Amino acid sequence: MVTTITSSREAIELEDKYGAHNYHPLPVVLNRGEGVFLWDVEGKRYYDFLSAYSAVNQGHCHPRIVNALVEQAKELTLTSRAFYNDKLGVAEKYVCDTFGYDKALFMNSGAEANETAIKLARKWGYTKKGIQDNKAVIVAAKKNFHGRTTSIISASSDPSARKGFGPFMPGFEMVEYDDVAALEKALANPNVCALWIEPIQGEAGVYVPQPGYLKAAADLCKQHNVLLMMDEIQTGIARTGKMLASDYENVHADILILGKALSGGVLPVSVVLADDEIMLVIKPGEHGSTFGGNPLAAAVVVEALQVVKDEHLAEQAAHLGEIFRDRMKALIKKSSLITLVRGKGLLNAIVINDTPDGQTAWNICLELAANGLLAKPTHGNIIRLAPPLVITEEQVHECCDIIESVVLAYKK
Ligand code: IF1
Repeated sequence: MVTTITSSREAIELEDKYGAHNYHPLPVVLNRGEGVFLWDVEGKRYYDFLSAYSAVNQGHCHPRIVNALVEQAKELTLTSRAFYNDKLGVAEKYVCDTFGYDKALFMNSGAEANETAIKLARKWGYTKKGIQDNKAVIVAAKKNFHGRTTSIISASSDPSARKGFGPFMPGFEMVEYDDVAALEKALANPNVCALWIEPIQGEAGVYVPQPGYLKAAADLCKQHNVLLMMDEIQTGIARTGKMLASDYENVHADILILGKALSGGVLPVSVVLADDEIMLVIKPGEHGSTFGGNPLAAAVVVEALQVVKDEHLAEQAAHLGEIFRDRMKALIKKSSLITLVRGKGLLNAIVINDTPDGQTAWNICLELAANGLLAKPTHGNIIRLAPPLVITEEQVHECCDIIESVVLAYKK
């Protein structure tokens, strides 16, 4: 029997009863999205300040992206990679041209793309760098977030990502993020095939490294014949004010990993990009996915990236990000509840002067929701603020007004 949902309460109860309890969502039930807005089942409108963790940079249900989806869905959705399709090559060429690589390998989730990058780096380590079999090491950063597979959590420093899920995959070495000296030491190990980092650590609470860190990391990788594996799943596709966050330091990763906004949030698509000498170490039959590179995803990716370019979303994010952080800095002067704002472009976070349980940040998010703005706390006292990049300057100000009034009115 199919249930009809008529209220938020019903939907929440249904998920609670029949869904696994692997999330703790804000009590808001959404059923419609358009651009920067979301609506709940009662018809209340919200500004979306999460953007599905940066997957909807182009805004909800972008008409051009939805149209590409629908038109392709009417023709052909999936062939598997046992056969060619007429859309995959077009998308591969488009992403290679856009980001400056020889080859692309499409997958679905971000986690899968990171898994792909791990295999690619290891195989390159054995076949090109001459690392002894099964000895390859990938250096990863503490407080990273790259996904939730068992291999990826083996390189996590977050107890809640790991506890109860061992045994773990060997072959990862952890270093402090934003610490060049630690990299100098770790990358000197001849068994290291890759350095695996995010240009800004999203899950860590939008942690922006010191200027020069990415460039120094890239230089050290070159010096030690180590691949730089950059996870731009959350930071890429205009979110931070440039097409890639790495562009701020003119860093061109050896292996670039993208996901999320690659499809504008209409279906899961991820991609790994690299030049021939790296990508071609993987031979037919050694890697793949039933859905990876399907024509539906391929058609959507091209349109989703074209929208980012046509609507100048990187420039928009850079410009509006400055305004947003200026407004938050002004608010910090007026309220002791916020201690810090940080970020780049429209990937920002505010730090709440909170108790360790993060109750204040959670309550503020509930208040923001009541006032028509959706955001989610992370790591207790940090609130990520990342609207779709199609937001206007006027709307940014309106949203800052909402945040300001909630913060100033908040009583512990
Ligand atoms: C969830 C965080 C954000 C990512 C980077 C890979 C992936 C992600 C840099 C995996 C995914 C998400 C997933 C989402 C929460 C979220 C998140 F708080 F957990 F860290 F955005 F900040 N690399 N990030 O940020 O991509 O396999 O999910 O497609 O609900 O777990 P995926």
